[in-house]
Amino acid sequence: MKSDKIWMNGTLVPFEDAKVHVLAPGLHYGLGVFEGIRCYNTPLGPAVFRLREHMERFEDSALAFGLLEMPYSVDEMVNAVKETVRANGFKSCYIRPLLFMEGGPLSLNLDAHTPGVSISAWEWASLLGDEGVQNGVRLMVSSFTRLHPNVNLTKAKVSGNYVNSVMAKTIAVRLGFDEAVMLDPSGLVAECTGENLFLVRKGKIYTPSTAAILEGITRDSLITLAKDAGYEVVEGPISRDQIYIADEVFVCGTAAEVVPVTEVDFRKIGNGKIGPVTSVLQKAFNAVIRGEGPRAAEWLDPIE
Ligand code: PPE
Repeated sequence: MKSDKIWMNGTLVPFEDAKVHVLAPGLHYGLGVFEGIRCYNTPLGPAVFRLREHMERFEDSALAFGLLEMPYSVDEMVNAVKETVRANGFKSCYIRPLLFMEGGPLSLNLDAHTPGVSISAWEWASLLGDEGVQNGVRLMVSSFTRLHPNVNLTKAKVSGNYVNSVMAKTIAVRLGFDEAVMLDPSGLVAECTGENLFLVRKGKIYTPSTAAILEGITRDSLITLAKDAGYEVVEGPISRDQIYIADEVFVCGTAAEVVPVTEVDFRKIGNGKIGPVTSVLQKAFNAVIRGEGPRAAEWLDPIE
């Protein structure tokens, strides 16, 4: 996660100096919102994938969480992200904007706090590993329930929401799985701890609707690419056994990218290898991030 510079409240500071006080309220109560974005090496130089959409979601997250006013506009954040990538000289990297409650007393009233904003960037392989991206990963259905929007927001990427993810992921990895599928409070499939989930059955693509999940930007991109390729995509309720009998399952997210799933709860998915539809979509996504085709022009924002 090393870099030369981190953007802290409007200025680029050396990596070692990007520090916060131990009494920052954000640290005690998980009071923050964040984004995960990727910058790719393209023929037009380093370019950030759907940067504006990420920074709009960042603002939506903070306002949905309850912040009354953003310290920086979407435009300012877009420019600050580009400045951070340029300052570090990365060709491709992962970018992590974070707004957190930095100052004020240890109060449970958000209005008592003052927010701080940072943008970090580092070179990062797929969250589920290159081996997983190529040959698929094994999932388990978690016994932890995914957030109910009346308990913790699901649309907002709130730092504290990730306690739920960490509990599910840790058990999954300790048990030898790569990732956990989380069910929503009604028992239907929601998402993974850091990815959205899709399945394929009889040539159609299915994914949970956005009601109880994070509106993933990779999810949206894959739905668009699937429709571009002529597939029908159905957004709606999915039960765990629909995953078990699916022909193909894959998960996606900024950090993970597009990852085939070959096994869920010891049930082999399809023939246990990356499926044809998953492969088409993975290739289409990889072409976009290399800068190829009309969607690349639409979705990649060069930093220069
Ligand atoms: N669901 C969750 C819960 C989630 O955290 C992510 C992103 C997604 C879906 C996919 O959203 P998107 O990246 O917009 O396609 N998870 C971020 C953090 C992962 C982490 O381990 O940290 C990410 O991928 O950046």
